Amino acid sequence: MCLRFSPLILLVLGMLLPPAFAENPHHHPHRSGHLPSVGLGEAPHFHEVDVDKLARVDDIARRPYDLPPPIQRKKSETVKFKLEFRELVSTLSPGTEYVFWTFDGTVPGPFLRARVGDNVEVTLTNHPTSTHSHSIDLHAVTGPGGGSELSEVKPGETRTFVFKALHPGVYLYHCATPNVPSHITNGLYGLIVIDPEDGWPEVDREFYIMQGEFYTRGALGDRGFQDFSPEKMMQEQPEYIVWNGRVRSLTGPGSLQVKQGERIRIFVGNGGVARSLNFHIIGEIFDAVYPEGAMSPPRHRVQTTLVPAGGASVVELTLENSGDYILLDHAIARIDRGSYGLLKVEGQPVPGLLSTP
Ligand SMILES: [Cu+2]
Repeated sequence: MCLRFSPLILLVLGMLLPPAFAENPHHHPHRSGHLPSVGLGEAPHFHEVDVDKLARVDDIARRPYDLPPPIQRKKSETVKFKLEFRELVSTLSPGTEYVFWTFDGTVPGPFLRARVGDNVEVTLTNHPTSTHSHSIDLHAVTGPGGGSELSEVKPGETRTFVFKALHPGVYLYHCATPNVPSHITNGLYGLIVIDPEDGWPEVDREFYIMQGEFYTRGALGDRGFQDFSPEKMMQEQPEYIVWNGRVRSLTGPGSLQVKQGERIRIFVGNGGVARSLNFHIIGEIFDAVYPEGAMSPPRHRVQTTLVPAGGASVVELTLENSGDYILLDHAIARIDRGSYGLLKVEGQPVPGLLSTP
């Protein structure tokens, strides 16, 4: 539906190709076929979807302040999460539309939170209008497949499974239905935090940021509806690398807003599927970093922390000064593909911290 061939190319193709190919302007060598693969399960492929049958939402982004507070209780419990897979059309970048696959209608999915020792019950429903089966692998699970073998749901189905959260930490969850990278990159990822027994150090605010990659058939900035390109994904060449689902989701009303003097914690995850994230805030230094989201003593005074594909990190900092601070992937060649955000600190400039003589 979105392939465009110039009349000249069609004319040349018409002379070179058998009639069945020449007559069909929608033919593409990989359009419905699978790419070569020696991987697990189904190979990457493009699946034609009737976009008009999918619901459209104005904003696919999950807000960075949309997360539950730290758990205060001192005993284990059974915690229940209900998630719905929804395939939706929304804006990837101003003027560019895409079919997102989501947990609960946003990218990333909801921030899930439990406490170490809890039994976690996960109920997954796949919306009837979905075009694919989906499932979940939570990195907080101890067991084969991380839950994916107990959770695959066809459109219209619901399934439930339970796991025990043995280890505190910050964990990725993602769809694990083949072709797995295709399902993840289209938006099916989020974080589940298993709070430690004695909780986290107290902060004034927490935030939730996740990086994801989008492989569009058109080039970066091409407008209109864009199909997924499995070829670009196999080559690990994303057109867009964004935070919280779309370009500019963490600017304007999506900015991280704090008051001078506050201490904040940012949970940073990376759905991948190919790039690591080199998380940095221009003009700030992280007071504490839990590398890779590990529940070990934090490192102090860190400038940039690595967030691997399929992993997370946690940073804490106190905002001594005021003003606007840019958050970015300091593999900074990617900045124009969308991986940045804004931290706005309301307050007064502190004399002597940064000035002209
Ligand atoms: Cu899926």
